[in-house]
Amino acid sequence: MDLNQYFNYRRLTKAELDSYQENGYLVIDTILTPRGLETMIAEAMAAWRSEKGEFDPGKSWLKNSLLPNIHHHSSLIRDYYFEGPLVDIAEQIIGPNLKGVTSQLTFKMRGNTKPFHWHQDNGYGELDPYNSVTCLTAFEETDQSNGCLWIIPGSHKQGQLHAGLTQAEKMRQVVVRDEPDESNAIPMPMKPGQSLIFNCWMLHKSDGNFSKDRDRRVLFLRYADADAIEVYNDRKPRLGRLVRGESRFPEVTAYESDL
Ligand SMILES: O=C(O)CCC(=O)C(=O)O
Repeated sequence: MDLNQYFNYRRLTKAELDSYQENGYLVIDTILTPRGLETMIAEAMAAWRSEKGEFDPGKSWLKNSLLPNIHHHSSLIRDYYFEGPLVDIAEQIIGPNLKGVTSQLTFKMRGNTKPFHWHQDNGYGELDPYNSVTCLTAFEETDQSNGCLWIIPGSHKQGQLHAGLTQAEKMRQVVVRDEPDESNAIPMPMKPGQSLIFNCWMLHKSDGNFSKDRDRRVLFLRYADADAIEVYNDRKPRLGRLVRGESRFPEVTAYESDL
């Protein structure tokens, strides 16, 4: 299949890379063609409807907001995850040996007014080396009224925030215990098809979706060094799919090897 009908491949400029290192995030435009975005949403929503159903305020965040391993359900998201423009961008940031470690839909549907408090994505099991990249691609316009992401630019420079966390908490995804200084926090409104990428230590959160008639649907992908290990899981290799280069761990293989 010719992926160029769905994706626009590009490389980050030196100025963009410098800005990423300094501020910890970047907004990437137009890496999806209109057809790519439309097809991706159609495939994602078919999976969402069959697995999830309607938003239910009585259900947990996991039930209402998260569809893990979306690349198992959508062939275009699988291509985007393993062969799309974000792979080139992640390679520029992380290096030549790269694995995909998370693919999920992270939705905050209309009526879901629950906030998601400040946290770092390296709280989803601490990975070493500390250069993994979260990539959020918006399916629609997101802003403060429908629960867009907020970030604190430069907060990645504080490193891993462990204060007050128990050993068990360090092993799973938890919000940070000490409320961060929010004076420099900024909302990150996004346009359909735009991607927000950020460093594994970036502090980010979202408020509730208080709009009456607008969902906030985001595709969440994460890339890490192909040799990244889980610090609080006996330094075992983080499992994931090899997308570039090689891994010293034989269990980290490319997706094709399953076929
Ligand atoms: O869905 C959201 O609003 C926040 C999700 C998020 O930040 C995460 O899963 O790390």
